[in-house]
Amino acid sequence: MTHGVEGDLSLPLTEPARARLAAQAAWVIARNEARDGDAVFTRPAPSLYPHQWSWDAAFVAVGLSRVSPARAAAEIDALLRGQWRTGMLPHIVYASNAGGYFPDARRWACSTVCDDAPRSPATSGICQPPVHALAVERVVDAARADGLWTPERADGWAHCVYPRLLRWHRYLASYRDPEEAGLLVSYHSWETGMDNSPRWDGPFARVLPGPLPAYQRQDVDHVTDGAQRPSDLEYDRYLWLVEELKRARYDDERARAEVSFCVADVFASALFVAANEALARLAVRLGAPDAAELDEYAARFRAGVLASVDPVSGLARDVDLRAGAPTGTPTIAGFAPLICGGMDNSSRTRLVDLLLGPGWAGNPDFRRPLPPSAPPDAPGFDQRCYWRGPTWPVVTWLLASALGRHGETAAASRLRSAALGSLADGAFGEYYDPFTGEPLGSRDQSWTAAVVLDWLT
Ligand code: 9WN
Repeated sequence: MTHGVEGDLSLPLTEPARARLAAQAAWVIARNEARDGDAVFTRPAPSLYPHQWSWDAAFVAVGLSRVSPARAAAEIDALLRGQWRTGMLPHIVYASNAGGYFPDARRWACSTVCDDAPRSPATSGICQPPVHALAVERVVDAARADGLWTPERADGWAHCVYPRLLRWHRYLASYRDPEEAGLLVSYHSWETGMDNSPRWDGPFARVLPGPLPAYQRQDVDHVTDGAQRPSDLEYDRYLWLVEELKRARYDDERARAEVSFCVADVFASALFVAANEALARLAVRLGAPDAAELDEYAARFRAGVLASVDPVSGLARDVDLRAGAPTGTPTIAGFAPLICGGMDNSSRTRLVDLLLGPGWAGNPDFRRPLPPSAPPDAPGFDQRCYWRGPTWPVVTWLLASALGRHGETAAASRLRSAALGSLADGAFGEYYDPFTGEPLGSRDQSWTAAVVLDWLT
């Protein structure tokens, strides 16, 4: 075991530096706050992402939970306004008073082609990884522990959101895993949250865009170094999938049959395990009768993730359902078993060693020992481009939290310490060049600030 307690694991920042960084993080989230009617939400980034994104909202709520449970709860409430009749939580809830992002709500045309979509607020027609129950549990626990809310108020809010989360989980467990394989199916890489990761290069090779309605990218107006964003060809494919989804009227059965990108996502599935466990705990606390059902989902998806592990590399592999085969490209998603747990001790140790070892976080040429979104020897690696190599603080947070949950506290603490070291510059980058440590993409990214807040408060 090479990942035991070695050297000084204490956080690299002095007490005043920690306090200053936490204050800056809270300030970033406050500045990114926006309103749409009665709803208050946080833009993921000041200009690049002007609406509310699904998994970003959950991370923001985690970050805010120790600062203002009321504001954290409002973040989740704002997102839930967009829930579809099927139970799906859409990946974007559009603010009616903000522009500057493409694709806009009109391009998705959800409520025009599908009765399950709400008319207001307008939303996108796909979802993102289901981390919301983890956030709700965190808000309730933090509010009670810090005495910021009375237990009655905390449980009162939990009672309101619980049925919505249950519908969300039932949607995923049925519509997104109809054959009960224990893996969530996605029809767009935006659903996986890791849009242009090399893990999707194989499935995207089969996406052949037909004639597309004209469009103008707006992301590259905000991140002017286009090399840090997906390419134009990748955007054509993203937009083509939107056309295919529209043609399928956002009907899950049709999408599964017709959309040219269709994958089973191990990382989202592993997160779903953790979220089901959190929701089951909430069910017990609230006296709701669904804990056994949620435990069954957790067990099913854990089995699905663990069955996807490649015995040679030890990494979990997504399945390209159009090719009918697992994908082989190593990316950070391969560490999904660390998120869902359930491995025997020696397999877990092997995977933690791999994560912290020279092929990944421990690469001797890296600025800091942080896991890249793809390793330098992976096909399609690019140290500055989006999900093709940079380190993402929010992914480090997910891994560190899961390692902590599963007893790997030394490894968790090493990741947290390295991440805080890289974030101490106060840029709150969306992602970072693993070799130079340079912040990339947007600055003042809300979920980066949120994980800093969580680590420091
Ligand atoms: C498309 C908001 C979102 C994140 C995603 C990240 C990026 C959007 C984009 O930004 O995706 O959904 O326009 O690039 O990939 O994970 O939720 O921060």
